[in-house]
Amino acid sequence: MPWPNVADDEVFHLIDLEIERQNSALQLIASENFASPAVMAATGSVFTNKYSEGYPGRRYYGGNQVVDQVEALAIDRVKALFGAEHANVQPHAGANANMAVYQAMLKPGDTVLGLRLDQGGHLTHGSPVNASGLTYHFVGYGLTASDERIDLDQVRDLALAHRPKMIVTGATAYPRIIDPGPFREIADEVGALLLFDAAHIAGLIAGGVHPNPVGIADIVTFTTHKTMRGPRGGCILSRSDLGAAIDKAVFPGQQGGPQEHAIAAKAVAFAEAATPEFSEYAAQIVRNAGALATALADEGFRLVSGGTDNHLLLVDLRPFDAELTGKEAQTMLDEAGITLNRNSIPNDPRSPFVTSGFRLGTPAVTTQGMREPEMAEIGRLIATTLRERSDAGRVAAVREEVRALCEPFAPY
Ligand code: DSN
Repeated sequence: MPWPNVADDEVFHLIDLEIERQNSALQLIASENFASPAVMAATGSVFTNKYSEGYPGRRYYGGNQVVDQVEALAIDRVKALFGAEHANVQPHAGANANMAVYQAMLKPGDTVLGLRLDQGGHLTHGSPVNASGLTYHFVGYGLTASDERIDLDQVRDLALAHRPKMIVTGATAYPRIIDPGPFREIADEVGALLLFDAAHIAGLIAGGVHPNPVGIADIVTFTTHKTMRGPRGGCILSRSDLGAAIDKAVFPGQQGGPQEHAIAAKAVAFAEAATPEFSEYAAQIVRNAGALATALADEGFRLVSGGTDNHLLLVDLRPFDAELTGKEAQTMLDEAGITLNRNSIPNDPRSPFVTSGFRLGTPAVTTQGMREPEMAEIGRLIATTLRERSDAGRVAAVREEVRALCEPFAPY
């Protein structure tokens, strides 16, 4: 073999360290999960070696007979899973998927409505520092002051005032069900296209515990690695009449060669998500998030919107400890083996780098088999760490409790 005969101890040592970290600490980042051995095997397969610009049956390079089959399989499986007319499985990420949809459907400068980033939206929903906000005229909507739910009256008022070409719904830090129906009505009233970004909740939709926007929204984008529990990547579902424009915008518009190893792994994940076991998994994610919400509320934390009905919780730290920032909480919890991310809360007086809150979620801990009793324990461990954060010995003791809690549930 021509490969250097070098065992890369440095990299494989780091992989071993990361396996140990994932096995022995609590992974509560709402957008993360543990992929199955089959998904991992497909991701690490020989499809990584192949260039395949184009689409099944229409490639620019030779040798794509098998690649065509795997990509067609991924397309067929995801269309069946969500009941979609058209699917593009090539986006490398959710951000690429959204940008491709904009390129396909909009012209630079066109007006679009999207949920503001500081209210739970995403960078690609028009943030001024993102290509979406730099290229298109995004108008942001927000949450109600009273119950911190998406303010549909505001969406309608803004739609009537600005007559957008597209309305984007979906979020990265919003703990409630997003009903596509009212968005469809508003979009129809002003003649706008409706894009539903289901990046976070695709697995909950596939599992039947959240409403399916396919067939209501014109286009649905999602990532395959969050609640979907597949490889890192993105996907676009749409009406069939929009398919050609979307395909052209993904390739050659936004991307070059597709990552067929990731596409093979997406096909695996779509098959896994079609099983009854996955539906039960999705339901347990939501039950676990509810149990964690109860535990944290009992410890004195305020939950944005008062709770959750999906996989994530957004915590306002101020009633628990007015001095404690999201940044410090994230650091202290990491020391205790509890991994989550600081997050702005709606109308946060602190900067996005510091924040007054954090976001956490249950997709990963649910995959590893934890249930409501473990959620109660996690709530207690979070509160203990933050309450006693000035006592290094106490934080170290929590780290050992976390290790013991995780040990019977090690994913790898
Ligand atoms: N980074 C993703 C998340 O954590 O929600 C969004 O792109």
